[in-house]
Amino acid sequence: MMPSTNKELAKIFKSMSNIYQYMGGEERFRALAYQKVARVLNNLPEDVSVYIQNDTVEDIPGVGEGIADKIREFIKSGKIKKYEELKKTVPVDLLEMMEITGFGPQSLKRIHEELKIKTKEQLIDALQKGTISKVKGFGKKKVENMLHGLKLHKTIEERILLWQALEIGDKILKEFKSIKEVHQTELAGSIRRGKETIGDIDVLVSAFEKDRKKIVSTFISFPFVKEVLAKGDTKASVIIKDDNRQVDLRIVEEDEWGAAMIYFTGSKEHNIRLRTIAKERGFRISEYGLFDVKTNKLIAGKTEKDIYEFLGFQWMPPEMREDKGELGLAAKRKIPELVCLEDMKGDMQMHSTWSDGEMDIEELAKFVLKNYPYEYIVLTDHSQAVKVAGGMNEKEFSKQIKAIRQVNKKLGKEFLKAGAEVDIKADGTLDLKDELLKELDWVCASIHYGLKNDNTERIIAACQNPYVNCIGHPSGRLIGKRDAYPVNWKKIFQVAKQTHTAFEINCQPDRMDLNDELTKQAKESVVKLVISTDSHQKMNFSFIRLGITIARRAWCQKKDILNTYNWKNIEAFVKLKRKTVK
Ligand code: DGT
Ligand code: CA
Ligand code: CA
Ligand code: ZN
Repeated sequence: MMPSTNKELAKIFKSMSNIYQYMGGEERFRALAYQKVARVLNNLPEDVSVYIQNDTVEDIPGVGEGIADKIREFIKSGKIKKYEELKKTVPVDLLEMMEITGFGPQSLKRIHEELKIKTKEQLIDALQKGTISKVKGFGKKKVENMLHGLKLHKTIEERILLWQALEIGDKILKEFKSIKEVHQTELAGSIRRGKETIGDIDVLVSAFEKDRKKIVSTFISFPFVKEVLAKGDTKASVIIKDDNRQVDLRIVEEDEWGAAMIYFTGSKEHNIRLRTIAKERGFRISEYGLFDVKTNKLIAGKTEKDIYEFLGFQWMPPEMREDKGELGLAAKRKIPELVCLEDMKGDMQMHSTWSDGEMDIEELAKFVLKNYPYEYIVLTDHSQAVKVAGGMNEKEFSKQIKAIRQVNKKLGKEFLKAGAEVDIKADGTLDLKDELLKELDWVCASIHYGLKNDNTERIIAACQNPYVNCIGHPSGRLIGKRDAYPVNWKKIFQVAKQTHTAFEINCQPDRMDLNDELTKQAKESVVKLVISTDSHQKMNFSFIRLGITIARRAWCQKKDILNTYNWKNIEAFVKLKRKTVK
């Protein structure tokens, strides 16, 4: 959960960073500083006011004297004077568009200066009407690119990323759990099914009828509620402050809980199919229960299992309820036991201060050992081509391998594994020499440049290197920002299988890459998968939950995911490839 002052401050600092980027020149360095602090604040486990009370604000990574003063000022007065001043010097409304692919600070500046455009609406209008082509450098291709950027961005404007929704959802559940009249409470809807983006958040509560009114009124006065859209005796809808999301509450009887959970979990398509089957057999399903049509008698409703079982189906996890054949499997009692968080034995991709991570090797190892039940973690810093991330050459990697072994000695166990995230170059060759790669315990290869091309042959070439064990963030998409590159997945997965190359499910909230559908395709092609957080800072390790969700939506079991095995098995996987692919 993210304290909300941190979020508000992060928003302001992000905006200040945008302003400095827009101003350009020397201010670019200031922009970077504010951007970093915004990111750190968004991931800070405690409210900044706690740091102020303890006089430790300047211990927050990236916070120097100047920024510390601004944080104190904000806590005291709710404002930052510098920010108010800056806002007057630039078209702030336009600057919010800087996030969108194709709308860089230089482009916005030129548009503002040459066309006197000040607002988003004016800019979109100029793009659609074509008047933008008056500005030098805004040819057909650039305009197309901008329009596509806008279209992609719409998906995260109307819906939010699963991770953001989970943070809000956890916060809401916590509030409900502290109300003593609430018997059960759970999230339903798309968030329970684990979809990668979420429209609104659905919450279910069970309680006695007499207590419902009180629960509704407590709900609409939760501290994070911004606006009440509707309220009745059994339901209410509100807009909350975080991301302006809608939250729908529904309160039911204990005896209706299972029926309501099935109904509000969906998907709509799954529900329709289930209801149709029930109807054919003379039963009616609603959010209140399963009824005999002839007698109108209630047959089941208390648990999901009661209802499914009465109709001859095995209960199935919510992630499977998308009407993709799950009811057929359930009728044959063949619902697989899906992989879960507790199955994970290690994390396969992360970055340290040796490239663009925020922790040094020892700190990182100790943090994970303390907070996660893992047997191993693989350090995969960037290779040299990825300059923006401080990528390393062969010599530096050799040094790092030694440093890693040293830390292991100190820890008294082989907890850290030496790996790399090696860049796959345009011609399919790798950014590090084989002599170095073969010294590593695990090699993940990823594409970072040329993200619009058909990268099929490039990925295949990487799979054919005997020392590459995994392809990282394989499709290259960023939700709301960048499409996946066009590739022939069938061909790629065939080679992956033959060459014993695993594919990654990258858990970064805007990557979630492979996605659920491609993960399913990989699994069906007998390609091994790894789930990795690609952590750059402490809080990132909890993203593992997202990868598990993708794997479950792809019907994966423990055996499909390589890092549910102990390290001996992974070593065997690496050896097998080196023996098979020459
Ligand atoms: P979202 O909010 O767009 O991310 O997606 P959902 O799946 O959460 O959809 P939402 O919030 O509109 O509705 C929550 C659940 O309620 C949905 O998954 C299934 C159920 N539901 C909503 N409308 C209908 C309907 O017309 N028929 C049936 N059978 N179920 C519905
Ligand atoms: Ca919903
Ligand atoms: Ca809803
Ligand atoms: Zn990468």
